[in-house]
Amino acid sequence: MTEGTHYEALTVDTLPARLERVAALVAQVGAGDWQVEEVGDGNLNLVFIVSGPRGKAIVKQALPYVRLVGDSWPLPLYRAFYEYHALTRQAARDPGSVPVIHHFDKDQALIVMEYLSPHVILRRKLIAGERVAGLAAFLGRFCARSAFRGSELSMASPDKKADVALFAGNVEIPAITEALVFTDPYYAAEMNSHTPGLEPVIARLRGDVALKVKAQQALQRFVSNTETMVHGDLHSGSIMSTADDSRVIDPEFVQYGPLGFDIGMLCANFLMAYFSQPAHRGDDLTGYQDWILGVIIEVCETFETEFRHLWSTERTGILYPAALFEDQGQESAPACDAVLTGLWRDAWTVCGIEMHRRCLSLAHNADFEDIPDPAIRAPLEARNLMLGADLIRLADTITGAEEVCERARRYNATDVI
Ligand code: SR1
Ligand code: MG
Repeated sequence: MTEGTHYEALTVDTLPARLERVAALVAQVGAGDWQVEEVGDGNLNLVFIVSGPRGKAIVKQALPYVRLVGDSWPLPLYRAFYEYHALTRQAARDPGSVPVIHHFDKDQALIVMEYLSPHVILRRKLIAGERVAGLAAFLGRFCARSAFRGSELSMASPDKKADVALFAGNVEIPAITEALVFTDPYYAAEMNSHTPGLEPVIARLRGDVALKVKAQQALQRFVSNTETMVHGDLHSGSIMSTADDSRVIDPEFVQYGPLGFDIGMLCANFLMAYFSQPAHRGDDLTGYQDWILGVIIEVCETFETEFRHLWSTERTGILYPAALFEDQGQESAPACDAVLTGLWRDAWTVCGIEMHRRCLSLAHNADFEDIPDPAIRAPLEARNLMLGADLIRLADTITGAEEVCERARRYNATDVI
């Protein structure tokens, strides 16, 4: 038997013998005959469904390299540790929003967690044209609660600073974001790829010094601003949904960062779903695209409503204390407005950058990649790239999600290339 807690990448064949004594896993699936399936379709990890006489569980294990690229790109196993700690904080800050964690094994870099069923990856639903009831409200609340409750608007300063120190050890994973998301789209980086036909649009983006400065300013805030604990990779592949229930998964890119980071990345992925739709469906194209834009608007409205609610009910941290405002008979609403103004500036900038990186850098998204004909894909990606550039350039003055969606509608009706 290969029992032990040292690291060894699991396989469907070795998993039962290696994990049969993990009581938390046995409690979920039962002892005895296990069926094991590897279902990981992400860029980094192994994901197993373990089925036994009593039920099913997920075993997620980090690999010591980037799965998408291979062992030429090593990646530390410690990311499982940060993912585990991120999940526990998200569960506390927005109960029910993430899978239940049954077990964590630091040495084996694995997490045993709830098997979500019949949930599927949201990106797949968006490509298939399926609607998810309650999605926008869930995501808006999740982003607002995790942003507010992970910041010094709410947390006790010593706790928040200890958490910043803890997550500061997650170095190589955020480094992926720093390069792939913020920088590589804007020059011919080695691992980049793009759809043929986009060259004129790419030349405009890479020739725009002001735009590159704004992208780098966003990177500067991303690496130096520890406002809150961010999920760090909140795209539609990090959300699992049924027709009316959703959960957020996969926070291994966790770090302390800007308040607007997660919601900006999330909106970008809905916008890319929107722009890709003409290649995925004929029937109900307009209706489904309208639904996606409606989700973006509701996510942002819910976020603001929840953030303002938390501001008035849970502002217990050192920032903007009641002693300075309410206790003086003064309203703190202007302070909340100011915080939200900076937050949305960051969010729309990140949104535009994420829209660029998924078409220009490494790790494209299936919304576009599943379009087999480059002649169909390129014009849709071009619209997406153009809106992304507008968002980066205009992030300071954008009035809200309605304006963003109106701009998206205009590009959707324009032949950019
Ligand atoms: C090398 S990892 C590429 C991408 O996959 C992850 O899901 C993140 O989005 C990362 O940027
Ligand atoms: Mg992921």
